[in-house]
This record gives sequence, C-alpha cells and structure tokens, in this order.
Amino acid sequence: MTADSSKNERYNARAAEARWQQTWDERGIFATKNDDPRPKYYVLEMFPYPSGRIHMGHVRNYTMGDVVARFKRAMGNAVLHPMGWDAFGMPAENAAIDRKVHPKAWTYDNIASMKAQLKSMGLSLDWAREIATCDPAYYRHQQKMFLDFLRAGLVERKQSKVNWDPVDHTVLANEQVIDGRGWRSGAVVEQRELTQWFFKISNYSEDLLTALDTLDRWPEKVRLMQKNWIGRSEGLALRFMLDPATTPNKESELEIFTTRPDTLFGAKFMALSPDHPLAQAAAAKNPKLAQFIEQCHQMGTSQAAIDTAEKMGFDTGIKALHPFDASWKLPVYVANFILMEYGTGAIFGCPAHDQRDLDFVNKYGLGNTPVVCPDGQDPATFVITTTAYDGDGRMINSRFLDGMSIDEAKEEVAKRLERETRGNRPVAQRQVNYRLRDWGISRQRYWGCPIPIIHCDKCGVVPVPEKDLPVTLPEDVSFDKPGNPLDRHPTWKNVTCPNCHGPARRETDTMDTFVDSSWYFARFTDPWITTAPTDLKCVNEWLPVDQYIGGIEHAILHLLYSRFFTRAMHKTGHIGMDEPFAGLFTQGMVVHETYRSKSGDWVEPANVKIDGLGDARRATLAATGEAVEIGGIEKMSKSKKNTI
Ligand code: ANZ
Ligand code: ZN
Repeated sequence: MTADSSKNERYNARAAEARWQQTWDERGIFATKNDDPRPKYYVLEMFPYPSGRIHMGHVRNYTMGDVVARFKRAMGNAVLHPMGWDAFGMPAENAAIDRKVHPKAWTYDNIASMKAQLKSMGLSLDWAREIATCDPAYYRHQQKMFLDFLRAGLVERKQSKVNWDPVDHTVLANEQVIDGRGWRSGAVVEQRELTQWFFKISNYSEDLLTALDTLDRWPEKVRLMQKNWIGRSEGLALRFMLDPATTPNKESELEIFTTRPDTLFGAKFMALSPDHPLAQAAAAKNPKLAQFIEQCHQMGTSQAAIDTAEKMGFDTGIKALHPFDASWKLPVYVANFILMEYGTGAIFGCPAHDQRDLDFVNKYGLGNTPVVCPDGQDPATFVITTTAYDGDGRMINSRFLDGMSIDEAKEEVAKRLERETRGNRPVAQRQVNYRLRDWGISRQRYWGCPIPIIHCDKCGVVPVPEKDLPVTLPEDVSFDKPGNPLDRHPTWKNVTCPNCHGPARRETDTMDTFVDSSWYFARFTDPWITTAPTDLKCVNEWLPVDQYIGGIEHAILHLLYSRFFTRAMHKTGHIGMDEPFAGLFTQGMVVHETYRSKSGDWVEPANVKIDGLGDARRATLAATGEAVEIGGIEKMSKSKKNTI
C-alpha cells in the first residue's frame, strides 16, 4: 500500500463521526417509544455526577452499556438506554465557595460540557429522556414520595448520634464513613447529637437479606458485601440481676445481647456502652467515670475506630449475678468497644472465646476460663493466653453443659432461661439482631432536595401540603460563611403553618443526594409525567433494569438504598415490584496516581509535570515549578482530582 492510498482510505473520525452523530440526532433513532411492541430491554449505566468533564471511568462504563444496547437492538428488542445527571451534591457548593459561582450555574455548565463529551463518543442514548436531579420537575416527585413514605410509617424524625464531617459541615450516613473518615472530605468524623430525618430501611432488614438470593445475575461479591452490611445475628437477649447495693439508683437488672450463650460459664465481666443509661446514671455520681465517658466520646464510634482503638474500661463497682449461680458476682465495666446502637448496648464478656474480651481482661487482669475445647485437645491442659479460640469443640468447665457441642449448649441455655421468669417476663428471649441502621437523610447543605416539612410551635411537624409542592430552593443565597445557606437566608424559611396559619419555619435541611439516585432509574421509564413520580404501566413494563452497570464502590451505598427505595415505592403505590436491578455488572476501577501540592491540596494530573524514572521520579506544578508530592495510585475520583 502506498502512502497516498493509505491516506485516502483512512477513516476520518472527526468528519465521519460528527456527520453520523448529527444524522442520528436528526432522525432520533435512539429515542425509545414506550408503546413499542417488541420485547423490552432496559440497559442502564450509573448516571454521572456532573463534575465538569468525563474521565476514563465514565468512558469505560458508558461504552460497556452502549455495546449491550446496540447488541440488544440488533437482536430485535425495544431498548431503553437513557442518561441523566446526579446533579445535587457538595462539589457544587464548594465551587460556589471557592470560585463564587452559583451552584446551579456551575452544575448546568458542567452538564452542558459533559453532555457534549458523551455525545462525541457516539453513545446510542435516548437523550429525550434526560433528567437532572436538581431540576424541580424531578425533585418535586421525590418530595411527594417523602410525604407518602412518612404517611406509610417509613420515615421517622428522631434524635440520634450522628457522624459529623467537620470539613464539609454536614452529617454523613454510616455508609458514608469509611475507616472513620468522611467518604468525600477524608476528614476524621466526629460524633454529635442531632434531630434528623430517617428512612426506616431497617424495617426491611430481613427482606433485603433474603431477597439477595433471588439476585442471581448480581456478582457474588456484591451480594456478600450487602449481606455482611445487613449483619444478621441470632442470639439471646438475657436479663442479668444486679446487686442493688452496688447500683447508683437501686437498679436491679441489666439486659445484654449475646450470640454465644453457650459460653456463659466462661464469663469474667460485664460491659456497658459509654452511652448506656446505667453508665450515665453511675457517671452522675462518679466524676472519674464521667471523665472516662467523655474520653470515649472523643474516639470515633465508627466500627473501624472501635475495632482498632485500644480496649479501655472503667470499673463501675456495680456487680451482676450469674444467671445460673447467684453467688457468682461479675464486675460491671463501662468499655469503649461496646456500641449503644447494637443489641442492648451491654454484654457479658467471655475472654477465652472472644478476642476483644481477651484483650480487655489481659489489660485489667481479670483472667479467663476456656469453656470450649477444640477436638483433639486435652481439656486438662488447654489454655488461652493471647489468642481467643472462636472455633468449634466440646463444652468444658461448664457444669451441666459439659460434653455438649456448642449448638447443643446454646439450645440448652436458651431453653432453661426462657422458662424462667422474673417480673412476669422470661429471663431470656431468642432475638435476631441486624447491624443495618436506619438511613439518616438530613443534610445541612444548600444544594440538595428540600425536605418538604414545616415546623410550627403549636402544631409541631407539619408536612407541606401537596398542592404547595415543589418546595424549591431559593436562588439568592450566600456562601461566605460555613454552615447551611438555607438556614441563614433572610426570608425563605419563614412561612405560615398550613395547619393553624400561625408563623412557622421551613425545614432547612436537605436530603442526602443518595436519595436522588435511589429512584432515577424508575423516572426514566416516563420522565414526562407531571402528576406522579412514575406512570405505573410504564414503570412496571420496563423495570427491573435488565442490565445495570457501574462501579463496585456503590456495592453497599447506592445499591442497597435503591433496593430499599423500590420497596418503599411499592408500598406507597409508585411501582409494582421490590427489586430494581435484575442484572448487575460491576466494572473494574479505573485508577491513577494522586498528587498533592505543598499546601496539601489535590492537584490534577494535567497540571503536573513528571521528570525522571523509578526512584528518581519527581513531580512539579507545570505552571510554577513548585514541588508536588506523588501519592498512591487510587480510584479516579473528583475528590482526589486524579482524573484524566
Ligand atoms: C458473649 C460472648 C462470648 C460473645 C463469646 C461473643 C463471643 P455479632 O455476631 O456481631 O452479632 N456484643 C453484643 N452487643 C454488643 C455491643 N452493643 N457492642 C459491642 N459488642 C456487642 O456479635 C454479637 C456479640 O457481640 C455478642 O455475643 C456480644 O458478645 C457482642 F465467646 O456475648 B457475645
Ligand atoms: Zn401550626
């Protein structure tokens, strides 16, 4: 082939693709009709946050979905392949603070440029269905569903300990705290007590767990992650008697939760969460204990913080009586590794068979007695020193349980204590506990969906009447101070109570942006309907999504929230099924090196100049020559700016 002919035959992408893309647009060939009689196929990629420019992670994700869409179209399906924008969230506010642009202007500018980029990829998307979650035409329906969920008992307002991100000045859900740090800011999260709105996802703990078995086109790994997150435990709630002579206010009993009632004869101590009422009562009379509790509060209460912190306790002087031997007294400690939010916030500690308990007794010199002996070990010589034994075996040192298997011993203890009553109630009851907590959705931020609630001094919490929806965000807001601009706005929050017509205040918290993404896949099936969030016929014909594609980082957050939201929509009549995604593919993560300037700010790869190789590799700011620190290779993300 001569140089000339190769030039002539070469595919001119710039000319050819633009021409064909324009033709596709003009003919609307990727627009999908809801009344198309062919078999329906819904392929969806997780919609992007409009951060400004698409990155390689987007390219990978949307290409995969596009291949599936084109294949299914070629196979004769009516294919739904829509695109939209997960458009609320903090980066827009941060841009407003840093660059004095309005979050709305910033977001819509970004949408325009990213849309142009996606279009230049030639993706076969139905742009007629485009939605942006920051559009009142979208979020009005979300407000309507919030009110429907409230009426259905799926929303609750309660005071609770929350994860407070001191950098982003907002509350984070448990799922958004990773290793004790805010998922976006990376700041160490603090604990605060606030009144918040919660979605009662825990109503569905069992259902969300068992239905995982039906998701046979989901990666096993994601199902396992959700299973562990839901964290079902079968155990016993057991009321220990207390020696009233030792308690602050003559308290006479303490209820604990255990998954190992078989180990009761190995008990060495009891432990209370620092937030347990009995701990609080004791602290009121003991300043040293109060000080210890204060110290515990400074440590994060995320699981990771608790698991890694050194075990610490404070002996309250209170004594508990062993349920099978009232002459056997156990010291009651307040301990930093007991969570108030799980079980009853109190435990009995069996150090031989639980590592946390063993670390604890080894520190406070309380000793241990093994009560489960592994097969093949001589019970006479079996000892535990620094590693607890949590495996199988036969019961030893356990009176009437000796010789039984663990399961037999659990059953025997449960049977005996269930039969026994104190104050007309059984001493013990079988109980199933879940680690899954309700989803706190209140955020003290501007750029989110307003929570449609009015607070009246006379009437309390009053839902905004449906005829007044949407509650829209005011546009004249200032970002010159930290905190929530809605709260500072001179007039927005002042309203009349829909109930008594007296003066009242709007709720100024907005919804977690994960609410926005919990139902957008349903809205795509008919994004035009104004009278309801969904058209029931359309949504039930298209859903569940046949093939959903996105990052594994959403294995718990978005995918669990969406499964909950679909159930809640089902209950309130907005959809006819429980599971939104029949097939799930989690694409691998696109990664890149990270860079930080001297001042600690993340620097985009495009602004970095690299010299040298191997150990001699050095990075500088291309513009100024200032040295830049080369960090780890991490998932491309807007927060670390390591995107190309
Ligand atoms: C005695 C015992 C002996 C336990 C033993 C374990 C091993 P999962 O499986 O996670 O549900 N626990 C109960 N409530 C707690 C709380 N609020 N904070 C911290 N720990 C708590 O584990 C349940 C076990 O975790 C319970 O069983 C309890 O310790 C502890 F050899 O009781 B166990
Ligand atoms: Zn009122």
